Amino acid sequence: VLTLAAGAGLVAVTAASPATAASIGRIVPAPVSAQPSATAYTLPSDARVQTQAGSAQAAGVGAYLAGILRRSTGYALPVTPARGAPSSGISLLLTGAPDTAGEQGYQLDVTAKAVVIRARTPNGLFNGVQTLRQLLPAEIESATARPGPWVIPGGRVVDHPRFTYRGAMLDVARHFHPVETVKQYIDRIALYKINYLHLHLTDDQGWRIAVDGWPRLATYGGSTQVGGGPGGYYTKADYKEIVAYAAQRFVTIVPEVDIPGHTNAALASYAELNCDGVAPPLYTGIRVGFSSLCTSKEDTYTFVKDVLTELAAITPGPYLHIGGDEAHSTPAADYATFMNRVQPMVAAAGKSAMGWHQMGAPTVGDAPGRVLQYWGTTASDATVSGAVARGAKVVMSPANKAYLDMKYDATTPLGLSWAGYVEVKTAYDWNPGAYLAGVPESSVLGVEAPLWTETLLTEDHIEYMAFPRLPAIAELGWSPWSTHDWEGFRARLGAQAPRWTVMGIDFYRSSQVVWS
Ligand code: TNX
Repeated sequence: VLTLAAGAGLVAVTAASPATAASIGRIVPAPVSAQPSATAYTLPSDARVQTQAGSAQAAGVGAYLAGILRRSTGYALPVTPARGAPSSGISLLLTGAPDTAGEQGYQLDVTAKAVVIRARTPNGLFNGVQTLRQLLPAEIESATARPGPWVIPGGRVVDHPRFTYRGAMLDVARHFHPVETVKQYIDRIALYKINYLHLHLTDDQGWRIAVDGWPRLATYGGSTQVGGGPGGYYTKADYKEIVAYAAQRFVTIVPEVDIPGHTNAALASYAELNCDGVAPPLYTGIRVGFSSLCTSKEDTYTFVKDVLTELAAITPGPYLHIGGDEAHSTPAADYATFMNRVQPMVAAAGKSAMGWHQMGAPTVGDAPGRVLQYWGTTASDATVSGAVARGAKVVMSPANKAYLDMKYDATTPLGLSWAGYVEVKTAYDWNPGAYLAGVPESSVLGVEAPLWTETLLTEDHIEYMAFPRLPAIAELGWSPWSTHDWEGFRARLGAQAPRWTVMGIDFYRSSQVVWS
């Protein structure tokens, strides 16, 4: 059968064949440019993965690619240093990429003889590898050997991202999610070239990261979750394992400690953090806005400084997220006092502060390099445009577009709906560079898709809410606006389904998408 996919050229679709060739432009997120050619490449059983000689990181990307391909092809796929001009197999090279590739882009060439990915950085090679995966038949993602043939459509892809920050957020506080689930999520977001994972580590219902100076935060504050289950927390070794796993996939972890509100778990763990010196009980409901650190006590600042210093020491990425949202129990003047003491602590720990957009209040000083995360539901916000005028950068997560915990429609069994229903088209149809009045594209660092977990307990729940909306937000962050086209997108998105099925991703079959 031949189908014409809008904006994606001719695509051969044969339902029964074991391994169907993809089309070079039919990838998510859409590339800057894709030129098909007539000759495809078939991966031979004796193929090598050759990587830039002398680059351990390029060899690492080669090993990552070979690890994926070996499982389904059953081929040996040795990874060796590249010698001379690439003539066969798959080459990952740090030479010859166009200047436009920048720090994260790549050029991918598929000819009858070989596959060559060129980039200026190992990160660019990694992004090219994600494209290559999508050009192979869906069965390439199988964890067990499949027959092939492993045909890759011919042509050239030249690609680089629109925004440097493309994020996903996982709330591990409302329901605790173990290290293995986080690793799985990292693998899945990396498929779509997402390069930041924001971990919402603390909230009223649980404190999920060990702090040596304040051990009860994790052992007591982490001992429950929404609904009263046993909760859990990451030891520092667990956290470092997540950071390292993410780094191998060119994903930077952004840890969030949400203060001064959303702090019942901390207040329950240490009586001295409360203004009245009395620790409240642990909390397992889903109300927000009732807790606050005591902004007039020195203990509070000792606590915050210790936590941020310890967290910074195990976080190689540039950001510490300090929350700052829904501090409804903190009077505005106290909120400003608190943030004006805490923002410099982040800087002293060697990091830039990220915060939910309430941190942009005019009474809170403009810490250099700070980033506000917009989560509102309106297209203009004076707090944000005011802070941007004073130099703040913004990550866009409008709740009625980018919140993966919103129900798709009234029948969705999981999730919340306070920001409305968010179907796939709603998640896709907005322009992060021109969405908020007074926030020009030059002030937008990128996008982030938060996944709050009040109602989400398992990996299956996470998958059902993230797929297929996460790839939509990823495309908004990566693809040039000139490629934005709902008809083309829903066809390309639908073509991902066979991959998700092979990977065991339990996704939502939106009726808005043309599923392959
Ligand atoms: C609002 S968004 C919150 C979270 C909730 C979420 C549920 C934000 C900064 N705060 O505390 O989990 O809504 O959708």
